[in-house]
Formats: sequence, structure tokens, C-alpha cells
Amino acid sequence: MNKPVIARTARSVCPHDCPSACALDVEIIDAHTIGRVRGAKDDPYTAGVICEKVARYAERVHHPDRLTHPLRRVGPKGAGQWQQISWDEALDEIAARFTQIEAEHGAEAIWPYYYAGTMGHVHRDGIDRLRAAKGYSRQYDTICTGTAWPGYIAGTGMLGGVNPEQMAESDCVVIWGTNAVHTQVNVMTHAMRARKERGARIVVIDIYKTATMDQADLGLILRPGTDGALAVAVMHVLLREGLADRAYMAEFTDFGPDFEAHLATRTPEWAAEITGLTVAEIEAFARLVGTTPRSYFRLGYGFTRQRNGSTAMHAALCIPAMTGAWQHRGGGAFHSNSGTWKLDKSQITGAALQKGDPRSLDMSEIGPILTGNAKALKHGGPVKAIIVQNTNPAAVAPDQNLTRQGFAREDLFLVVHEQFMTETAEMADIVLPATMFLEHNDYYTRGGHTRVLYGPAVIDRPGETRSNHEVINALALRLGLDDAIFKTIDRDVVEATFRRSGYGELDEIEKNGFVDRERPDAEARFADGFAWPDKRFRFSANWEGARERKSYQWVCDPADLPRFADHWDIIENADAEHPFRLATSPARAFLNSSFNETPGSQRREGVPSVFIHPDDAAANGVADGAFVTLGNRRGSVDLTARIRTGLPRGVLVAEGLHANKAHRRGQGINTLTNATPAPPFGGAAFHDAAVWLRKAEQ
Ligand SMILES: Nc1nc2c(c(=O)[nH]1)N[C@H]1C(S)=C(S)[C@@H](COP(=O)(O)OP(=O)(O)OC[C@H]3O[C@@H](n4cnc5c(=O)[nH]c(N)nc54)[C@H](O)[C@@H]3O)O[C@H]1N2
Ligand SMILES: Nc1nc2c(c(=O)[nH]1)N[C@H]1C(S)=C(S)[C@@H](COP(=O)(O)OP(=O)(O)OC[C@H]3O[C@@H](n4cnc5c(=O)[nH]c(N)nc54)[C@H](O)[C@@H]3O)O[C@H]1N2
Ligand code: SF4
Ligand SMILES: [Mo]
Repeated sequence: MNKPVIARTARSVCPHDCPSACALDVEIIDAHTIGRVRGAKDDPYTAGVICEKVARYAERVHHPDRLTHPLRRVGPKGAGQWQQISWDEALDEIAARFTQIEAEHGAEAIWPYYYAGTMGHVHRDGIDRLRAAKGYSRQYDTICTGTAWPGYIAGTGMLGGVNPEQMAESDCVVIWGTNAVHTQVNVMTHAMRARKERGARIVVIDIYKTATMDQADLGLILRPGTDGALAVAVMHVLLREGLADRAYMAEFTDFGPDFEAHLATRTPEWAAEITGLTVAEIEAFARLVGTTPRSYFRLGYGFTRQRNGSTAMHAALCIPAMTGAWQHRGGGAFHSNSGTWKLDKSQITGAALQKGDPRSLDMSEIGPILTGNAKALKHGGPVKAIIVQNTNPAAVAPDQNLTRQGFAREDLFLVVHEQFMTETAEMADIVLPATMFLEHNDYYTRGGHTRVLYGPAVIDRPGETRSNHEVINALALRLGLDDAIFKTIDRDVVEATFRRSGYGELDEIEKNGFVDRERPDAEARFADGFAWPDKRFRFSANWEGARERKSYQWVCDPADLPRFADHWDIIENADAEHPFRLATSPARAFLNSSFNETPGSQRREGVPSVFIHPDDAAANGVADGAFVTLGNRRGSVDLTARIRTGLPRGVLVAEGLHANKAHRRGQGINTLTNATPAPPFGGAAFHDAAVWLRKAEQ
């Protein structure tokens, strides 16, 4: 075969929900076709490196299974019988049903539901414009960041940290609870540069020996949900050995005798018992960060997907406040820059049009909500209609049996706007075909670095696909809304948003593709104090302050929260009936449930499987490659056993998310995860499930 002729290379942005937000160079073969996708070499964070799944993006854009026409269900729910219809028929039917449901049950019976399939703000958040103008139920956004962000904000007062490009200038990079090789490969680019150029030490903290830990100088494998114990024991050692920066603490934190007395009880021996680490490992880690001023704490999401995840985040964040690492270039902490963009998104979300003050329903509780849980419904009426964009809750939401039961309700009118026939789309009454990022205009942010990037449409869209923005506007107009905000096109919204936010003119920005929002280094490292009125970092987490800043909702009694940074033992501990702790960590070649439809990713990930410690396998008579069933009170899932070392006994890790149907019996891994909101403000504890394990019938 002849090599395709590349007509040009277009600059774009990866739209997926990954902190890296890579700048891309996309080979354009003709008006409809792309070739290779590469990481932009001139982008300082991307630095020419992207993950393999996006490098193969041609497989996803040109996938034979892409949805290209609106479909109406003709058989029973979920039976896969469809009739192709026109856009006019589809939109008319949706508008008629929504109008009828609103008349009968009130606007709150309709719940637009979305997440971050695309991280472009115009196409991701525009659904809120329709929601606001109609007074539909709000969505309380918890599924990803619900536990992580509050824990960080409760210490620093805001969501922002030292520019992650400075990892390259660090002498010790602590990669905590993130499997960066899988989930945000660019962290490794900068951390490895520090090792190569400065001899920096790389520390990785996880619950199993990940691909990231394979690159580490010091790997700490602890029991799931025990990071808080490690953090406070590290601080115990820092104080005991004179490695704490007392001058820094006196000036910049709320450190005092009560906290010191608390830490005196948090010995490495105490923490070893809880975490499964040795005293020597805890002390070695404490001494390393205590004697290396330029220690950079890259705090991930993974360790916060435990019921005590918010307190674990806060506890880990306390360490650099005690060592004073914040003062040094290449030192400090970072979780996300999502609190630093200062964007005026009124053109996108239509906040000014808000009608009434509707209830806010927790997206992570979609299962309980759709199956009539009164508390989850905020003691209001049932949800009767949903329009979904950018997310696949039938696979990604916790407590899958409840979610699926909910979607199967005959009285629920479900519209799904999608690129593929996902598990959620399969349950729909109307399926609408969506464009991909190379086919529409948008701008993108992600927490992992400092730039806001623009990605224009660079190829023609296939079939009758329409963008999210177009669908929301078309539906709004049919529902009788006629505000000018519903008559816009995507590029103009980007332009207006940039202008209103003081970013400058899109024509100019488009020339290099980004706006750099890097803050002055002193500000990013809180050199003039932390973001509270008294400017002090909080070892005693300021949960109420975090709640106020982000309009979070309490899901627990604030009095139950530990007073100081600590291990909070509220995880789903193993018991006699459920002797294993399961984590559902990310697979390298999937991104949540995205890419599990592409052949390259399927080849790489193989069948849905679970890592088991050799002794646990032997004790349960499980051979490598055998089918096992994992279960708990929420349901059970079949997986293929992979016996391996590098994880504690009693811990199971299932990397995903594989398609539900890739599992025997069609039960996806989220059958086992818990939808009960994690304190203090909600969120799903995806890596925190107690399960039993049995040999499955082969
Ligand atoms: N390839 C790939 N990339 C992705 C994703 C994906 O699914 N696949 N998902 C994307 C999304 S939406 C997000 S939010 C980010 C998330 O990316 P990360 O911040 O990396 O978070 P997680 O992927 O949830 O988990 C990271 C690691 O945390 C570990 N972990 C679980 N429990 C604990 C614990 O109690 N303590 C410690 N120390 N570690 C624990 C898991 O084993 C896993 O290795 O990644 C994005 N990138
Ligand atoms: N067990 C377990 N479950 C998890 C996690 C875990 O670690 N373990 N991680 C959780 C996390 S961190 C997150 S963020 C959630 C994320 O979960 P989701 O937000 O559901 O992420 P995806 O599975 O990638 O699904 C996104 C969907 O949006 C579609 N899409 C992409 N772009 C567009 C577009 O422009 N328009 C429209 N209409 N559709 C589009 C894609 O085709 C895809 O089906 O999953 C959570 N679920
Ligand atoms: S998924 Fe992440 S690492 Fe891969 S290209 Fe997108 S932003 Fe970069
Ligand atoms: Mo996420």
C-alpha cells in the first residue's frame, strides 16, 4: 500500500479528561481523514510526548461503529432495535416529551446529565445553559474531583500549586496516588528530566507496583485507604528528628502545641500497623523529604477515591507545609490548577437565565436517584427524563446494578447524545450522533498545567453528526427559549468567552493555539501566604471554608471529621464475609470507558482481569488465567485472574474500564463499587470496595 499523502499538519488539543491537556499535531490527509497524531514539541508541558491511545486517534475518529444518524428505539428498552429518524423528528419528539413531562411533574423531573467526555468548555458545559433557562434539576458534580479538591482547598484555601514544569527542577519528586504512566504521561517527562539532569529521587506511593512505580527510586506500597496514616507518621518523624521547618510553620501555618501533641501519638510503628509499610520505609521517606528542600509533591486523584480520600489528600498536603518545601524552586505541592483560570463562562452556561432554585442532584448517586432513593432525590419527585452528553454512566457510575435498573425504567425518557453506542446509549429512547473534537471548535482547560488551549475544527464531520452546542441550542429553541445565547455558534462563544475573560482576541490566540495562565512563581508557591484571610496553611483542615468557596454540600456531620490531619478509619474495611479490598485502577490504553471500543486499546488491555497476590491465589485455589467471581452486597463480576507480586495480601486490583459486555454476564466492574457519597462533600470512592472472591465456573 502507498503511504497516504499528508496534506498538512493541524494544531489541536486532546479533548479527553486527562490532566495533561496535550497540544497535538494532527496529520490531515484530506478533508475527512486524519493520519498520525503527535504531541506538539513546542508546547512546554506536552514536550512532544503523548499517550499511545491518542497517538492512534485515527482509529477512534474513523471507527466503523461511530454513530452517524439519529435513532429512535423501536423494541423494548435496551434490546438494540432502532429506527433511523431525521434530526427534525428527533428534536420534535424530545421537545414534546420534555414539555409534557414538565407539565405533569414539574421542571425538576428533567435532569440534564453530563461529564467530561470532551473537556472543551463550550461543548461540555453548554448543557447548563438549557438547564438554567428551563429550571431543570441541577447536577452536583462529584464523580471525579468530589473527594480530592476539598482536601486540597481545606489546607491551602485554593486549588492551585507550583507550576508542574518545575518538577524538572526538583531534587525529589513524590508521585502520590497517581499512576502517571497510565493517566498523565507528561508528569513522567518532567520528573525524569529532573532525575537525568539533577539526579533527583523519584518516590511513588500506590497500593500496587504500577508502571509508574517501576520508574521510582523509592516505591511505597501501602494498604488502600491508609495514606492519612502514612502522612501523619511522616510528620511525626520530621518533628522528632528536627527536620520540620519551624520558622516556616510559625509564619505560614496554624501549627501549634495541640497539633504537635496529636502527632506525638502518630508513630511510625502505629502507621506501620495500619499501612502495612515497615517502620524503616516510613522513616526513609520522611528523612528523604525532610532533608531535600526541593521536594515536589505531585498529588493525584487515585488515593482520594477512598471514603476517607478528602482527609488523605489534606494529610499528604500537610507534609510540604511542615518541611517548608513551598519556599524552594522545584519544591512545593501540586494537585490541580483548575482554580486559576478566572474564566467568565456566562455565554456558555447561561447563569443569568437561571429560573428558580431547583434541587441539585449528585451525579455519583445516579443509581439511587433513578431507583427512587428519597434522600438522593432530595425528597422531591422522581426523575422522569434525562438528556446525557459526554458521559457513559451505565458503565462509569458506581453501583452499576442500581444505575442499570434505573435506566431500564419504562417511565424514564432517556436521550443520549454520543459518538458510539455506549452502554448508556443502548438504554436510550432517542440516540443522537455527536461530532468529535477535530470536527468542532472549542477551547480546553485541564488542571495539569498552566495553559488554556484552542482546538479548531480541522476535518469534516461524518454523516449527520452534530455538536453538543448545536444540539443544546436546537433543543432550546424548540422548547420556546429564544434568548440570543441559544443562537450562537461555537467559535463565537469561544471568542466571546476569551474576550470577557480578558484573555485577548481569538484570531491572535489561534496563531499559537494557547493562552498561558501561568501565575507568578511567588503566588503559585504562596510566598505571601495561603489563600485564607489570615494567610495560614491549615493543619486543622478548614472544611467549612472549602465548602463556602466551592458551594459544596455537606454529606456528613462536620463534627465527625477529624480535628487535625489524620487517618480517618471510615473505609469499607474487609470483614469475614468480604476478606478482600478491591481497587479499580485505570488501565493504560483506556480512558474511563473511552477507547475501550478501539482495536489498538483492546489488543493492549486484553480481557477484563484482576491482579491477585500469589498467596491469596494459592489460599483460594485460583490458577493464573482462571475465571474468578468477585462479589459483595451490591452484586458480582467475573474476571480473569492474573497472579502477580507487588501488591499487598488481601488487595485486588482490576484495571479498567472494560466495556460491560466484555465481562462474562455483562456485569461491569462498577457493579462492585459504592454510590454512597463520601464525606465531607460527596464523591465516589471507586477504589474502596470490600469483596469476596470465588473460583468461577470455568
Ligand atoms: N489511561 C488512562 N488515563 C486516564 C484515565 C484512565 O481511565 N485511563 N482517567 C482519567 C481521569 S478521568 C482522571 S480523573 C485521571 C485520574 O488519574 P490519577 O490521578 O492517576 O487517579 P486514578 O486513576 O484514580 O488512580 C491512580 C492510582 O491510585 C491508586 N490508588 C488507589 N487507591 C489508593 C490509595 O488508597 N492510596 C494510594 N496511595 N494509591 C491508591 C491506584 O491504584 C492507581 O494506580 O486520569 C485520567 N487519565
Ligand atoms: N470503577 C471506576 N469507575 C470510574 C473511575 C475509576 O477510576 N474506576 N473513574 C471515574 C472518573 S475519574 C471519571 S472522570 C468518570 C468519567 O466517566 P465519563 O465522563 O463517562 O468518561 P468516559 O467513559 O470517557 O465517557 C465519556 C463519553 O463521552 C463521549 N463523548 C466524548 N466527546 C463527546 C462530545 O463531544 N459530545 C458527546 N455528546 N459525547 C462525547 C464519549 O464517546 C464517551 O462515551 O468515570 C469514573 N468511573
Ligand atoms: S489522554 Fe492525556 S496524555 Fe493522552 S494525549 Fe490526551 S491529554 Fe495527553
Ligand atoms: Mo476523572
